[in-house]
Amino acid sequence: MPNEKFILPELGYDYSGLEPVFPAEALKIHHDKHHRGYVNNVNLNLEKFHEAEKHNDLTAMAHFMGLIKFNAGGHLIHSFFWENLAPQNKGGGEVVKKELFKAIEKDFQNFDKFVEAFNAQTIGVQGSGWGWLALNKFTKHLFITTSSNQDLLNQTSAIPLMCVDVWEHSYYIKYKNDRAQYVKDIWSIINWTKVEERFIKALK
Ligand code: MN3
Repeated sequence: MPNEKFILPELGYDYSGLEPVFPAEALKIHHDKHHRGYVNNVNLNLEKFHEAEKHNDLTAMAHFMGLIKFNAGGHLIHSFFWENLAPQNKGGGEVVKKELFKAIEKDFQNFDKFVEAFNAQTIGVQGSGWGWLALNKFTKHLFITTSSNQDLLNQTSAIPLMCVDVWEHSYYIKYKNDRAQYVKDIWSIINWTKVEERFIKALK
């Protein structure tokens, strides 16, 4: 059956809502141009894939599969990212000292060490990609990891809790080449209520 079209989700805040980390102009381009591009391209390539499938053309199918993987990743991860951010006047940056906080203190010694480790790994992503806080499904331990391009985390073992976009399009308008400052600043708009909610769900 032809797939339902995927659509660009609305942000839960205005384009100016994530200032000063994301100037309104930057967030508008990021959401309305970049994220929309992934949505449009995943829909387009799904159509092409289904067309190739009708002709049993496995070479074409493999080609479109690659494009689907990239653009689906872009759509899914951005949707996840927008939700783990919040305006500063709506709780953005306010650390929620509940279960996740306790788990962070257990797995990373303390919150500052966690931030330090997350920053180091995320700033160190080569080229374009993402920094992640995730939960290992089997051990229930938290871990920090990164992914390249629009790659999802390993679905077998990782439950993602929070991510940070370190593609240049995420920070270049305000920070130019200073990825390190952008990653240090993004803590002021992290939606810890959402991340806590994901953590509780992941533990079940
Ligand atoms: Mn992006």
